[in-house]
Amino acid sequence: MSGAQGLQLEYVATAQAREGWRDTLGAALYGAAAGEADAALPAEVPHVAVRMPVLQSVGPLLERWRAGPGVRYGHVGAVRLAHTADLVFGALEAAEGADETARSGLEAATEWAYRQIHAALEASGHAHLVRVWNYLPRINTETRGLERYRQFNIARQRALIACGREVHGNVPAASALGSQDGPLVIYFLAAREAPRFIENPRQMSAYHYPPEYGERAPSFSRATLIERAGRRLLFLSGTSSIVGHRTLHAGDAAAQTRETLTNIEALLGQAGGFGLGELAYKIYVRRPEDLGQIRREVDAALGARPQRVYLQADVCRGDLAVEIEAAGGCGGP
Ligand code: 3EB
Repeated sequence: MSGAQGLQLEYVATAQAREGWRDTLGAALYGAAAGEADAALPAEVPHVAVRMPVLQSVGPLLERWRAGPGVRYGHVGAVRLAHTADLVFGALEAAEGADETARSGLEAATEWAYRQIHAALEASGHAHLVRVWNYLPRINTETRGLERYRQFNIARQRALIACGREVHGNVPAASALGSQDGPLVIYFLAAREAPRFIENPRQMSAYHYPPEYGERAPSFSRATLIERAGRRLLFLSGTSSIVGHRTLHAGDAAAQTRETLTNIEALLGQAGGFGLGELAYKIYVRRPEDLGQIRREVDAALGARPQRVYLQADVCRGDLAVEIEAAGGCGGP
């Protein structure tokens, strides 16, 4: 691999996954069962299986992050780690207690997971979370009168405070989506140096959302930016049709897609130096029957070149039909 000092994001079929795995920081397998992820990669490479159907694909899809030579593998507690001198990738799964109806099952799993993550960050010396992916089953389901996404937010914030971390301002870019079943799955990228934290002028910072969206606000930045070997790497959080703090165009997946892309353009304006056509996209579609309309809008905005994958997922507000995340500067050499 040339351009080996950068960070590369690839979406590949599982059959290709073992090729070149030695520079792999970590991976997430979508649309497969847990055992298939274990078969796709050597055990030392941190990887997770996310129970989330891949749309428009013949088989499971592997999201692979490669960092060039010099990757070392290990673990701290339950967190499997891969690190270079400047970056770390980590992954873990947290099972909920057997009592599916307990409000505290997801909260306990989330708090435990975030404590594990921060202990791993301290131990590895790569203290700054840059980008976090959170996948939790039944995200919109209520148990004990509270939506599970809101339970997740309460526990994430509680763990951050317990670990002496900030809950707004200097918080990583993130996504939080609903998987079909399985454990809470979290993976992340962290860095020795703090990233630049970017907010969207069209949107209220999520960590300032009013209590109508939950008693504890979600702790994430709209985007983060780091530099590696002279290259700027941009991580856009899951972005959707929210302006200010309100959902727009409920019931209209095409209009929500356009609004989301406008939000992404505004974020790119804040970051500077990236065009819509230079990012790789992961597009979460709530209802498979909306895929046609969503694709039409995405294709019209992005053109043919950018890499994009479509997954079927529940989005964290019931009135959101689509959410789009992206990474910039992580393309080929
Ligand atoms: C939003 O803008 C949509 O809780 O970590 C997007 C990205 C969303 C991350 C999170 C939630 C999260 O509020 C939801």
